[in-house]
Amino acid sequence: MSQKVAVIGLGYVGLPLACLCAEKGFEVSGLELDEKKILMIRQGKSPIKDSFVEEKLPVLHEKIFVTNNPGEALQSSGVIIIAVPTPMRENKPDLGALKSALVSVEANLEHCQKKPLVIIESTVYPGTTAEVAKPILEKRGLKAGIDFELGHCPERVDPGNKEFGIGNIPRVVCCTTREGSLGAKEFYSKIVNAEITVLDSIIAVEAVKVFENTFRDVNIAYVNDLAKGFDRMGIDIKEVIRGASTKPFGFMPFYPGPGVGGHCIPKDPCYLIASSKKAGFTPKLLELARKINKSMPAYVVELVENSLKQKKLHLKSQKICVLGVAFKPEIDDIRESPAWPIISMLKEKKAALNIFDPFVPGASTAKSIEDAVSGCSCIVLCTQHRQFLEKITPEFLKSMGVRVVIDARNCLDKKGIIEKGILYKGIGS
Ligand code: SAJ
Repeated sequence: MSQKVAVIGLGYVGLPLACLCAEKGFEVSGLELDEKKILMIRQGKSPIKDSFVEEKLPVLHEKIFVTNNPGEALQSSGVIIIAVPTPMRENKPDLGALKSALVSVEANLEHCQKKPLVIIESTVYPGTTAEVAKPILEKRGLKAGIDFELGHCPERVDPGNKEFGIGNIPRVVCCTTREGSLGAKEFYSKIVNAEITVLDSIIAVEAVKVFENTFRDVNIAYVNDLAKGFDRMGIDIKEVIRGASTKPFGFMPFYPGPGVGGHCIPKDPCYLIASSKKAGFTPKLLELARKINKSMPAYVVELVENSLKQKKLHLKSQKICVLGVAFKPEIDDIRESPAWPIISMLKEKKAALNIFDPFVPGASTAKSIEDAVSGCSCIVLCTQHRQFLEKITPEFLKSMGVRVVIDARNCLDKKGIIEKGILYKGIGS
């Protein structure tokens, strides 16, 4: 196994991986197009919020050769990891970045170590390695399994997760040949302190990532849909989930919210839906789950409007405070955050808004919770940042003259808020 690893794409996935390989003693090169990122990494500064990278890069950056030149990055590599973005565009997988990375690899294969290991870590739809990657890499006649090994090992990076980081998350992998799969297992076992499982086919490995994230989307849709019904039935879903969670087997809690954000969960089911439909089967449950989760922002806005009406207040004459725009707590990632459609719908209804997220000052119109809540008759909590749980008490809300609380994360002190005579609405709670 060659000691040189080339990582293509130094973002949320590639940069932690490059740091991990350098830390484990591999010679590492990184191919990155973004000049600003290249400069920061060369200076040992992390361009992403990732505690592992922020800790390791200042120490390891001299061991990571970063360039925008494919030939330089790939020269003499024994392992090539492709970790470029694979977003959805108009409900279709956009493989543009992946294809250009593969073209760069193909053009430099003969300058790599003998029989290099080419692994795609980017999230793809099942069949991508065979239908897209292999033809590009074999364009000039080199053969997968003979002149190079080709496989897939889905990334499982979870920014903000303090317990599981890139160095201890189990991985699944498969390559074109058994020898390739074992070579990949050997490589990942050198850098990851966790189980590396070789599956029987590349397409099964490609399906794992979208399968495990679609599992989340469907279960979140399950509780979101039930929350709407329980609200009508006068059942507090928060209590029901608390009760069901006492079952030590056969149940896993998910929680209703304002919708599903992030760069994985809203996207990965669309990959599975697209490839399933292409094969002639429409996965109705997956499509319905997406529809339910995408309906949640409008449900929150409806709660705002109806709750204000209950207090004889009208949306367009009220100042409303939106708390939280990050898609999950304690991070600054705003991608696909459900707060955005909530904010735009409230603006369309002519509500005046204060917005505050301590992790996203750039999107905030206020500098503090006090500043954001002052003058507002209604608050809409979209992200359960710890700071909000600590500061937004019933006493605080009463002292600020808040009349309505829409707690889209069911995380505030409902009983205490109601006792202060403030109208409280959660999601099914
Ligand atoms: N959400 C709910 N209710 C829930 C769980 C999540 O509304 O019960 C919402 C969150 O608020 C967020 C969105 O769904 O807006 C996604 O949340 P997530 O916890 O799934 O977080 P992500 O998007 O960071 O998902 C990542 C995934 N990791 C990878 O794809 C490598 C996922 O597989 C992990 O399980 C997840 O982190 C995790 O557990 O933190």
